[in-house]
Amino acid sequence: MPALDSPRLPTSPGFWRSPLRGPWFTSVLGLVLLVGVTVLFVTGLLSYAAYNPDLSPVNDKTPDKGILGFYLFAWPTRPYWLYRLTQGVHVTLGITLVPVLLAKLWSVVPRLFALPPARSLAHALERISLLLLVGGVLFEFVTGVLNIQLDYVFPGSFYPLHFYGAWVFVSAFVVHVALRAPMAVRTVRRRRSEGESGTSGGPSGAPGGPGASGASDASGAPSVLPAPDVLVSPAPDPPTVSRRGALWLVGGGSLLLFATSAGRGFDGPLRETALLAPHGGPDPGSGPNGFQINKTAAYAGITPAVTGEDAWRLVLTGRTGTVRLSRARLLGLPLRSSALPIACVEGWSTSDQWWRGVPLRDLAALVGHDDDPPDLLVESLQQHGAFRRAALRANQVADPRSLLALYVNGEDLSPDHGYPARVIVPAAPGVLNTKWVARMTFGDL
Ligand SMILES: Nc1nc2c(c(=O)[nH]1)N[C@H]1C(S)=C(S)[C@@H](COP(=O)(O)O)O[C@H]1N2
Ligand SMILES: [Mo]
Repeated sequence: MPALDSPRLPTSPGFWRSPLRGPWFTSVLGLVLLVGVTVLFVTGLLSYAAYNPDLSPVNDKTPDKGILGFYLFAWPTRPYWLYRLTQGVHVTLGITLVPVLLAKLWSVVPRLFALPPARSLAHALERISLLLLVGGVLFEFVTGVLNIQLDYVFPGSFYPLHFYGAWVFVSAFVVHVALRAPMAVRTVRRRRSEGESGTSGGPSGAPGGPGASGASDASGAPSVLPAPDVLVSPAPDPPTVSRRGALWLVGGGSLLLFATSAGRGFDGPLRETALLAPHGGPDPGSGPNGFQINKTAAYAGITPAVTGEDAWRLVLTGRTGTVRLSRARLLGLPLRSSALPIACVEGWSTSDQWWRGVPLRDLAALVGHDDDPPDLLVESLQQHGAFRRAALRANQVADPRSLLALYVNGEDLSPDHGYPARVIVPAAPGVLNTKWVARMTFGDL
């Protein structure tokens, strides 16, 4: 008897036994992902734009993007927390959606195995787009999570992988949504107006209900089934949890991930809640410089021998030539304070820190750019590494809150935060806030 009811091959309808699978469960998860993944895609594109990749090859991690850069725009400097918000949402939402994604994929597994492979050309195309869709979404989540959790497992190449992967995925996603979303909305609406009971029953659910014996698959009421749906098991196991209960489990998993991730967008006690944020990195310690550190001075090969008062000079080049300034000379210029966060592409950010230093536009004026500061190339003392230089756009240089910072929170910058001088720009991703600045070249990137 069990041999009849338990076909061994995943291609036979009876192989999949969960009474949870069905159009309602899949549609609810699908609609959550429709909204969530759209936000992920948009915030991801914004993050790429925030690097100002079309400003200089120095900023561009995917130089072969071609027309995929069609939407790029000059990243603004206000509101000053812009990138902290967009990238915090991108990373935190991505982590939060993992249970929803896994549940959604689990709910449609029978469809991946359904036979015949293709009923028509349109059906064949749809199934190919499903491979790109599933492959693409897994690829994006895996590369994203590995990058933020394991810190550069893809040396230098995370950006092109994640960027091109997003475009492949989204092409398939658009096709999929066009084909499926109207149906999903109808399914959820219909069940709501019928008062979805939350049991495994319902029009296309398990015939016979929770108490049915496992062998009663032929005794249901086929006349109630709207259409045979490959998702609905013809021989379901007895339910151990209702569909609604299963959704609560998925939601609870998401909530847990959210609660243990969102703290990475803050510092102080809230950061302690970010149990999922990578640990074992540099300990920022306490005091004025006690906020998150990305790469330490030791990692970057920065020693007192190159940052000391006698050794270090800022080399400024512009329209009128080159000037060299010691830190003492910089401290003698009019200083300004800005309260700005550091917001990294990896989704962590700090609350506002009080930076004090020389406005970038005042430095531009020192080398002949008085009214209309141009673009700027900033280079670090650091000899190796992708982030040792960055280009800033004229609008970022012109903002009076953009500084070459010398102090933070009332104290000298610590070596790890960029002593003797670092850039800080409102709304910009952390990567543009170059530490241990050695040279600034205005115009002519
Ligand atoms: N020279 C140099 N500057 C750098 C980096 C770097 O690796 N080298 N990392 C950048 C990145 S990715 C971030 S998020 C910020 C982090 O600044 P913090 O370590 O002071 O918090 O510094 C930026 N400035
Ligand atoms: Mo960063």
